[in-house]
Amino acid sequence: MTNKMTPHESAIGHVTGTALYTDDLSTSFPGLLHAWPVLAPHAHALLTRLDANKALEEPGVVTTLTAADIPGEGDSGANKHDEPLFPQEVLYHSQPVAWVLGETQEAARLGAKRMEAEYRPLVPVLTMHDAMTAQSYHSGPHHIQRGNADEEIQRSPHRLSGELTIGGQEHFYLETMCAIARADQNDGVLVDSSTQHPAETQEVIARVLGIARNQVTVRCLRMGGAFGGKEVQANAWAAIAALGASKTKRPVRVRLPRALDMALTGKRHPFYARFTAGFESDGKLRGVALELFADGGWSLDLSDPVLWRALFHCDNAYLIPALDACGYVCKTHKTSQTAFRGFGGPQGMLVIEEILDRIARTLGLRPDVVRERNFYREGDVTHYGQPVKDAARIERIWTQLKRSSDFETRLAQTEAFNAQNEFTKRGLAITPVKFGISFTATFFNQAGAFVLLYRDGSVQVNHGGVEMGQGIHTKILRVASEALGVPAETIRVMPASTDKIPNTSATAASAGADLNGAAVLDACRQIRDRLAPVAAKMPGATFAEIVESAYKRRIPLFAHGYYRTPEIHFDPKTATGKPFHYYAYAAAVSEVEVDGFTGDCRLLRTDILEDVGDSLAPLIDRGQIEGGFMQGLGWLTIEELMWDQQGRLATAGASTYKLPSWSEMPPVFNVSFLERATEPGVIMGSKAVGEPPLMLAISVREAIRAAIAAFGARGIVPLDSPATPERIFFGIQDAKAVHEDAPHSAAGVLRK
Ligand code: LUZ
Ligand code: MOS
Repeated sequence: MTNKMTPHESAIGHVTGTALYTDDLSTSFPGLLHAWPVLAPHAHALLTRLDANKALEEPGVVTTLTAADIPGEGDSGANKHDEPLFPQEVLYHSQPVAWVLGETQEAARLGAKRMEAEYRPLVPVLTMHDAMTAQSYHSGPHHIQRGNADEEIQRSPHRLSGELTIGGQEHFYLETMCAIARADQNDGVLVDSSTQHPAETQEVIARVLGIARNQVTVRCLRMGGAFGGKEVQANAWAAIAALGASKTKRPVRVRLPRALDMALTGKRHPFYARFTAGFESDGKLRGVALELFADGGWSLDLSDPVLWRALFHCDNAYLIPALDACGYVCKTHKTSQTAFRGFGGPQGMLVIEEILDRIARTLGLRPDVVRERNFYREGDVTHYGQPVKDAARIERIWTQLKRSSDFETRLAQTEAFNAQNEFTKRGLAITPVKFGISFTATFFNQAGAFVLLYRDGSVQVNHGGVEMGQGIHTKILRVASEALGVPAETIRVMPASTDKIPNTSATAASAGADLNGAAVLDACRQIRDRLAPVAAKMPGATFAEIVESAYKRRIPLFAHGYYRTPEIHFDPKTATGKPFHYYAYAAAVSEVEVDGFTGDCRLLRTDILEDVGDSLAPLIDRGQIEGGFMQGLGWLTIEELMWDQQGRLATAGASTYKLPSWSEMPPVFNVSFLERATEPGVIMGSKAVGEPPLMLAISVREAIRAAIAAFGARGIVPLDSPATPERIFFGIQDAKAVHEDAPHSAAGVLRK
């Protein structure tokens, strides 16, 4: 049986450098060719001429890849086919228009420089506001509605309106995009790809090569992080590698160096939100009207489901009795924004937290009290018609965390500190998370497994999930080990490969362990049931002896397993249904100190209480919670994407794009799991943990707002995201400026 505190199955491999990643395979292929893209120097232009002759003269260049080389369809768009691999119209700065294959990466790079390309520049749309003015949309309005929000707002005793700009985020997975392809027998290809969705990578390669999917095998050894960035965006690079291998019959490697990865691949969607809310004098919401604009970039990608997840999560943990929310996906000439941990949920939740904080500060009430008053209670239903099962957990977590973090005492201490310090202020905030678990596209919620027993009693487990550091294999090991009753050391979890499990879903939406774990359990149970009668006749026998005996009795020693999430459905026409199998719940308390001269901010302490059900692997879950929180903190406080006037990403490296590190970790960081929290109907009573903790970082942003407010009269604190030192600094200036005429300036202390 696996010890519940087992570390990550590759922990030793990670720290000793022996864990293999896709690019590590390159040394195993003699004759490997390297690919380098020809980059368009415009954000929007027509390609008027392309001539490869000079490039081919470069020593070491073997060939080029252009539209003429495509045997099938020259497009890598996963859903809508709107991503030409060799575009005639350039749609974002540095978009590859052709590729060069060389004996070395340097030869390919020099060859690409000598490729002659001419362009006719066109006017680019570079900001969401320009897109809105030009009505440049990929899609929308998408609408979700409950009751008559306008009427409720009109009838409310209090109203407020506002707007919020939310920045994007670079995934900055440590392993950049990589694929290695080689021709296999039968005109097919075998591709190792750093992809979250091997089946879709396979689909795109088959489409580009004009062959059936059974001719394409895509495998992912493991990834050095993905965070959603490789949910669809690994496909194009794998397709280029496959095209090169198919053309040259030599192995081809595509590997983006960091600066290219950042310039070419999509990010978290920046959002712009406009809102109006009507509310009671006690802070309870009556109606909210909301418009969300997401910057989708040059192609549609996953922007529609991302926007939908934002619309699903614009309630966070709160009952909004009447809601009118609509959303648009803006089309701009920038990288194509894509899945990123939380998948639109964080942006939707940020907006309602913004609204609630403004309501509290408008009424002179404590934000935590206003939040609490608006919580979903048992029996409540969301704006899309899903009952909030276990809504009582929100309050249970909240109350328990307030107690364990000593919230009331520390709030008083913060007030005292602020009264004594003119130039430095502290802020303390608590925020909840409710996050829906399941792919909102219902059909993705299925998984397969294939479990093999060998005669020596060793076990091989294949399943549809990919390992990206998140620990899915560690969790699968636990499931298989408990289901078969054998030690984890006798089980090998195989890398995801499309020739083992077909038609898999992306490992995404926090659902990897839920879905694949249940499929593995199904397969293991079948094998267990077959072995049971044999074992009954062999008291005292080892597992290997039982297996050998079963083999001799001609009992099949392998089984496939399958799982589909029950009872979920959603009708996009009416925007109602039960899209989620369940909700993950959590809350966080964060305390910050802000310097009034510089806007500099330090996180002093964070306490988290997370509902992970019965954890499948507590060490893994703790890592996900701490890492998710820190990644959210980066998004909300220090990471800032900048594009220059030409539409070129100005922050294409760690020197200009500031990432969270050890120095941003709170010196006091308490993470606990909710106890007695078994989740029925999920694998071994566990709950998803990949994405929900990211949104706990909203507590840091709200703590910053509290600190800014303390510089002034505690009125509304408009603060766009990310809350960088500059924005905090100017926020403080604003807060000080309204000091004179604000209504609650007398004592400055917010009421309960
Ligand atoms: N991917 C997806 C996701 O295709 N659909 C989703 O609902 C989702 N949610 C979170 C993360 N990735
Ligand atoms: Mo995702 S944002 O790959 O779950």
